[in-house]
Amino acid sequence: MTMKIITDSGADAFVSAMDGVAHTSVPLTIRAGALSWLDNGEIDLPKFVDALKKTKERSSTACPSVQDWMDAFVGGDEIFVLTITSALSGTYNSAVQAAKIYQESHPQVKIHVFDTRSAGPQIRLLAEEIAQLINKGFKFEQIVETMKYKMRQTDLLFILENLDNLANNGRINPAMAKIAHALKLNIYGTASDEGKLEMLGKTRGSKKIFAKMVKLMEESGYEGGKVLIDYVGTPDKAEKMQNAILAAYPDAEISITECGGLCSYYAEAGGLLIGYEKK
Ligand code: X90
Repeated sequence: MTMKIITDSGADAFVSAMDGVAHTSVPLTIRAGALSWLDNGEIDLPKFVDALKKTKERSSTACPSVQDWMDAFVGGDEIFVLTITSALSGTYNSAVQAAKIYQESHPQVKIHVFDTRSAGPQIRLLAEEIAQLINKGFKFEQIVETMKYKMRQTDLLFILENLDNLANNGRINPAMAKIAHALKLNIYGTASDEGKLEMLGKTRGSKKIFAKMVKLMEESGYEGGKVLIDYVGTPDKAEKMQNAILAAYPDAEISITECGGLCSYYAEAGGLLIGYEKK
């Protein structure tokens, strides 16, 4: 019996196993004119960011095809799929369709597709949770049930210095896009319940932002649990975030990861995504 966890590349999880459970990452694609990047964990990120900055072509992203998902299912008997928010991407729909078609020819294979209504580190927290439940001996259906409330016990905060790619691709509401363009401000916010970017505030990029984030985490139920921080280009900023959390919760388990292509494209240089467990 092979159990598998499959995420799309919006999870920033380019590893072949999580806690000993097999993991596959299904790539999205980023395009700019004739250039295209498959987000498979092997993108040369500084080059990629530079090429995007230099191009005059319109850039965009594309979700995995139904076939891409079906290829990833091969060999699995019980498969857990976690996708980036369906409110902003077709990835979830593509995975659901793939599962339906795949199960017609593999009726004994179990597949559950979770719409995480989030991105990056929160997806990874949920995937790691599934791996732990598998290791504890939970059955497929029990895991699906348990994850329903685990999804409410994780959250996401972001700090973004630039929202151009989100705005130009219609992924944020026009009012937020306008604010982002008009002012040279850092925007911070969260993933809303429906899985969209929800702006909570804006700041002139001061040191205070990190303490502010810890306060927001606490207000939403953070009590010193696991935190995953994903950054675009500025590991020092991720470390400052980590230190601010540790100042309040010295025992917090925090790890820092570089964003893959998809999250680097949308969160942009200086962007920070913070996924955390809460009560
Ligand atoms: O082409 C596609 O189907 C992909 C579209 C993905 C768009 C959203 C990516 C967001 C990446 C940005 C900041 C945090 C957002 C939280 C959202 C719930 C990360």
